[in-house]
Amino acid sequence: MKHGMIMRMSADYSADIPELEKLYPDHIATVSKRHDHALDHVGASHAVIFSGMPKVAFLDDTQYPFIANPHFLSWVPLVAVPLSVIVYTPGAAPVLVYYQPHDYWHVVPGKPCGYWTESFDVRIVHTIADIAEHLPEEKDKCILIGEIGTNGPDFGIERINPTKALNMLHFARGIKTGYEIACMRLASRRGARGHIAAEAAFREGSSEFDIHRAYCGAVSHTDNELPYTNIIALNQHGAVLHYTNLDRRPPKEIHSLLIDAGARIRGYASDITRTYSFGDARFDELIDRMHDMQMRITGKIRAGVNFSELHVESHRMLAELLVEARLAVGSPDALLASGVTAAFFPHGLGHLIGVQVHDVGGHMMDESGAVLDPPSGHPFLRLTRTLTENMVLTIEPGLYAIDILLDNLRGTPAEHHVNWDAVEWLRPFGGIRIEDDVRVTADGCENLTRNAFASVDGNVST
Ligand SMILES: [Mn+2]
Repeated sequence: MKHGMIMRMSADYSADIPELEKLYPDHIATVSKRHDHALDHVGASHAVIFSGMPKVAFLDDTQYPFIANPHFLSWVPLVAVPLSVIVYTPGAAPVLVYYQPHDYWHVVPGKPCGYWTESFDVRIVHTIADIAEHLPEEKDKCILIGEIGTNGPDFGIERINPTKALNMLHFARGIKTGYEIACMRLASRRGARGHIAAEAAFREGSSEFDIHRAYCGAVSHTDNELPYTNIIALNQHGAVLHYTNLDRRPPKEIHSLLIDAGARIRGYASDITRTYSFGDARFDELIDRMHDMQMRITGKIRAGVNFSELHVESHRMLAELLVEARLAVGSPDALLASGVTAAFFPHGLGHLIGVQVHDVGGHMMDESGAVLDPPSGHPFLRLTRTLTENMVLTIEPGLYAIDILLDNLRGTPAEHHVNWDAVEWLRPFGGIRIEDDVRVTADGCENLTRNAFASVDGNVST
């Protein structure tokens, strides 16, 4: 096997990690406080948080991959345990009702073990009916957080996902605990190992499918364990923003790779994009310019920054880059106003990330649920909040040759700002996206992704 070296050296991600064990009690204390606050606000005494139900395909007995309720995951690192429940009552240790069916058809979840079990009163149940015994008796004092669906268990709780309480929890989740940040540092390292293996496979001339296999091998994830579907795009496929086909054969001529792929640790995600040239010096130079621009944007991150304004500023920076790279002519103002930068860079600068790759709460002004709309002309921006310490977000500027967007500029004032010969040159390479995950600090940021690449640095033994 071509990439055997890299795969054999991949790390063991299932072991307990001492630093996580140390940080976990404080994490639970913070999550508890957030629930105290939300329960108090809606006049309830208990939160019942349901992990979720497996979903079955229409007219079939096959289940879709299970994705746990993110509210459940913010308490416990159990990504694959359906039909389990956390019962939280302020002042008491949270109860985990852990569903372990007697089932000889499937692998059942193992006995709960690891550092996190000490923070819970764990009750193992073997039937769904037994869950009810562990729920509070005063159902009118409970709120249920989770998706029950039409054939889920009936817990007898009427207040399901009250918006006020959810808004408070979503807003709070934008700020990460020390434990969550440690998980995300590790998830970034795991992802960096995958990216290094994928780049090696690309340099060997592999197909998208084989690059994907090299990536999954190095991070030790199955497709369903990845935080999102890998985007592995050779050549002009890079111009499809969410390209998820995996061609089984390499193209006749290889020009470029755009890979957007992440990894998880204890449910927490990384989200990383890199772009590589297959030897074309001009495209290499354009990638360098995008790295430089991405670093300058990242250099502006600090607590207090308005992310909508930073997004618009990144369009000005892209306008200058387009002129320097001879893809466009004109002032930054003219390129912004005529829609040239939006045609080359049609997605948001970044988003919150956590137990969900696109973490909730990016548009929230405060915990009341008031919405901060994206700036006009930038509807896809997923984060409009003012940055505060310990938010974790992505910074992912892009530059693509997307025909349907560029063609829209024809016959408008923008047409004369575009160097169409240069667009023709760029088309076979698809596009460029450079994406890092960063943690906001009082006076700057911690770049989880670049730190991860530096620490892994081709040596995948740790
Ligand atoms: Mn992203």
